[in-house]
Amino acid sequence: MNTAGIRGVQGPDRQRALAIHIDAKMSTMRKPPTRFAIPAFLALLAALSCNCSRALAAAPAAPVNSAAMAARVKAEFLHAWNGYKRYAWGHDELKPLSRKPFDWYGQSLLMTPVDALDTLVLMGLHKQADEDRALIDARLDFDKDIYVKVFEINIRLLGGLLSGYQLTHDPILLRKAEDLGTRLLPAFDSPTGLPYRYVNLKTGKVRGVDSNPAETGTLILEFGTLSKLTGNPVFYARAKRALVATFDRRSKIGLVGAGLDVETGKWTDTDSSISGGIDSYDEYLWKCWRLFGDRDCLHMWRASIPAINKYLADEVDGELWYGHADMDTGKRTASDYGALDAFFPGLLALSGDVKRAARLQDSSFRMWNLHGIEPEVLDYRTMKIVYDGYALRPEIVESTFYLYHYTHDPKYLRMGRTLFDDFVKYCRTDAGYAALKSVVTKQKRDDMESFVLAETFKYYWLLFHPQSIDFDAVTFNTEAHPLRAVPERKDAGPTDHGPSNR
Ligand code: DMJ
Repeated sequence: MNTAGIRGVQGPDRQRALAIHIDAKMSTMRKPPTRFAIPAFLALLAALSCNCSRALAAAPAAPVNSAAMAARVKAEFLHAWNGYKRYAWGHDELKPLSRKPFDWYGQSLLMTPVDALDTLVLMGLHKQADEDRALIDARLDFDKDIYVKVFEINIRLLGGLLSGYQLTHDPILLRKAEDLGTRLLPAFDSPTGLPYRYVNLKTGKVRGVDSNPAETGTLILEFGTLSKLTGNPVFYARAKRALVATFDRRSKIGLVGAGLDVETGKWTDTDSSISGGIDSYDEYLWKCWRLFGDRDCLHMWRASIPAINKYLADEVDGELWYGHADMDTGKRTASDYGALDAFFPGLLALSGDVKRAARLQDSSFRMWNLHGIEPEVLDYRTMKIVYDGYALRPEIVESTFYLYHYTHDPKYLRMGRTLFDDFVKYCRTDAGYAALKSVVTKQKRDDMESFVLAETFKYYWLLFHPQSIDFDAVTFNTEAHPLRAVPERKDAGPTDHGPSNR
C-alpha cells in the first residue's frame, strides 16, 4: 500500500494511520490462495480450507426472519454501547480490548456519543438516547485549542448533531452545530476555496495543504443543512464552492485524482479510483442533488459518472469490479478494491443504476467470503490480499441495505445475515466490538471507531427493520446520519445555493 492508501484510510490520528500503513506493508508479504495459478480442483480445495466453503454450503439458505435479526442487531448494538458507557463514558471512543477510553486529540469531543445518537433514536432506545443527549448538551464544548481534521469532524460531529436535532428537536444540538460550523469556516479561506485539512477550533488557524477530493468535497450535505436550518447561507456557499472547485479540476476525460494542493489547486496524486480519498466526493455529488435539488450538483454527477464507469470499472471473468486508473490517460494503474469501495453499489442503486449495483455487490460479497470477513484491500485480478486489516467498516452493509430497498430480493437479507453472523463471530469482545489486525488470522486490534455505532450497526438495523426510517424523506450523509430536506425559509436569499458558474 502506498501513501495514497494511507490517505484513503480515514482514521482519526496519525498514529493510527501509521499503524495501518505498517500493517499494510506486512500484509503484502502474506500469500493467500490465487485465482489463476491453480487448477479448478485445487481451487475448490483452497475454498474448502477457508470460509468460502461456508458460502458454497449455505447456498440454499433458510429464509431470513427479519424481526429476529433486527432484535439480534439491537442487542449487539446495546452490548457495544454499554461497553462504551462502562469503560469510556464522556470520551471519544472505547478501546474494546484494553477497555480503556481513547480521545482523538487528547481531550474529548464526544465522538461516539454524537455519532451514536441517531442510531439510539432509530432503534427506539429512548432512555439511552436521552442519557446520551443530556451528556452532549452538558459537556460538548468546541472552545478548544486543538487542530481537528475538518473532514472527520464534519461527517461525524456536524452530521451527527444535525440529524440528532432533526430527530429530537433538541435546540441545544442545533446551537452546538452552528457553533461548530462557524469554527470550521476558516478552513475554507484558501486561495482556491478548497478547505485546508485541519483547523484550530479556538484560534481558527489552519494547516494541511495536501488534501484530496473526499476531504474537499464531502461537506455540502452537512454545511448545506446547517444553512437551511439557521437561515445563514454562508455554510452552503463555502461548501458548494469547495465542491465545484474540486469538480472543476477534473481531467479532460472526467476523472479526479487522489491528492490536490488546496493553495495551488494542482494535483499532487493523479491516481483515480472510487476508493478512500475520493469515495465520498462522488457520493456527495449525487446526494447534494437528492437532498437539496441543486441542479449544479446533478450536472456535476452526470459529468462524472460516465468516466467512472468507463475507466474505473473492470470486467474480470464475468465479474464487475472497480479499480484504479490514471486520471489523465485512463490507463489502469491497479486492480485494487476493498472495504471502502464497497459503498459504491449503494450509490449506484441510489442514483438509479440497480443492475450495475447488483453485479458489484456480488463482487463485494465474494471478497467478504474469501475469509469470512472482507479485507481492507484486495487485488481482484489475483485475489491476493493487499492489506488484510478490517476496521469494522459499514460500506458493504450500507450497499446491502440499498439493494434490498430497491429490489426487495430476499437474497440481500440472506447476505446481510451472513455478514452479521461473521461480524459477531469474529469481532465481538467482552466490552464491545474490535477491529481485526488480519482477516486471515482474525487477530483483533484495540479499536472501535465511532462509525461502528453510527453506521455499521445502523445499516444492519435498517436492513432488517426498514420501517424505522422514511427512506424517501431522508438522505444519509457519508457517516449514515439521516438528513431531512428542510423546507425553504421565506427569508432565504438567492445566494442560498452558493455561487453557480454553470
Ligand atoms: C466513515 O467514517 C465514513 O463512511 C467515511 O466516508 C469513510 N470511512 C468511514 C467508514 O468506513
